[in-house]
Amino acid sequence: MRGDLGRLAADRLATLAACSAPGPGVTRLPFTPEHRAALDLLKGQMEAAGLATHLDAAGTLIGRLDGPPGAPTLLMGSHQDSVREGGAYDGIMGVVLPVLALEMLRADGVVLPFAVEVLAFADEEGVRFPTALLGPRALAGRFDPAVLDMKDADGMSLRAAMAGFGLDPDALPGLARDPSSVLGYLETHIEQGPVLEAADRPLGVVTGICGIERHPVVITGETGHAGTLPMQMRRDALVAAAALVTEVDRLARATPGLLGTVGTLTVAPGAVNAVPREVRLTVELRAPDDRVRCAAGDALAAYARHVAEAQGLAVDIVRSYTQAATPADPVLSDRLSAAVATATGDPAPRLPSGATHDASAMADLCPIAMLFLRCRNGISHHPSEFAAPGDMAIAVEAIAAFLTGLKSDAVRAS
Ligand code: HGY
Ligand code: MN
Ligand code: MN
Repeated sequence: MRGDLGRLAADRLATLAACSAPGPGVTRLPFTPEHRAALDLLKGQMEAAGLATHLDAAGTLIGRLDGPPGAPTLLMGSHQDSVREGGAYDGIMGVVLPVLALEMLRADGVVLPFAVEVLAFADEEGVRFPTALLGPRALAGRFDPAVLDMKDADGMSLRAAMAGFGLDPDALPGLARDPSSVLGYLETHIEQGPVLEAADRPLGVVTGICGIERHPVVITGETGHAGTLPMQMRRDALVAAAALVTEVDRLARATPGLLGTVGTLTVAPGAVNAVPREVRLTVELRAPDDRVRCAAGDALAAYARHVAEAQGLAVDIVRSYTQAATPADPVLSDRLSAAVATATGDPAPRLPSGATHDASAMADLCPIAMLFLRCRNGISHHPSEFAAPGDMAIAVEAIAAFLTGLKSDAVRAS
């Protein structure tokens, strides 16, 4: 089985990439037909590896390999969803590779003294709804029912989308796991940056994950004829929005460690000869230090209100999503580093993650560790996102070594 691990991983990911809405790259949003198609494929892969599968109330596909009675469970996984026009590896590779590792251990006749679950979370990107991490937050008992009323661009609520997917949102609180029943969580993910490629290393171990917050903003003015409404009478929503976009960039450049992005912006009525009445945009802030990020979020909200008031506009800005910065667990990360050394012959480089992950929320349940794979030119959230089959084969070996390394730990702990 080992010989073609990388090819097998690449083929499975190529098949999963076809579970996408039309257009460049991969667009697989949560609770959509593309999501359902991907789950059907992942279910087959999990069951071929000897895992018992079920879909939980958050839309997380769970593949479970039981351990001895009463044994704790090691969780692995990542997210099935993608951004719009994204790549074939972000998230879903972290489901495919652990399943291959379990398939390989099964073929080798290895029996682990603990249970294992591979999790395919429904929604990590937060692209369809202004919230994210529904699955891991439910497992951690941190689920906020208010997010069920959040709506997508078509006005469908998260609750309705989940019900349409055959799920019962009212069962979400019951998903919370007993922390004492969980050994930890390992997430395997492409780096989405240039560090490992520059170091010519296939794998790295994550030291911590940055914090993140998102603010949907609506600025409202008044439309009018572009040729007849005098400038001094205008209440142009786009002028205030442009000032806010510029301030996000200025503040981030001036604040060490802070990254600020306005990734979406729509204008209404959106006519070449009409004064913009309404602008909807999103402000996203990230930093390894939560205090820096929160202070920036508060400052930008105050700035938005000040600019809007000065121009006679209305503004609605709300911190709709926050995930605190998350250190990786040192013990689990040392185990992972030893496993990488077993698979590659070298200790793994350690590096922070500027991207956020399901592990950010899983840290509220159990110790977390992350395995990074180098990706070509550090590109991600793009159709040309790529991880080499050879690197994926090494990662499968490292995951298998991590599991068998834990084997002795678990035995010592029991
Ligand atoms: O945005 C992120 O960092 C992640 O890919 N959701
Ligand atoms: Mn991801
Ligand atoms: Mn992503």
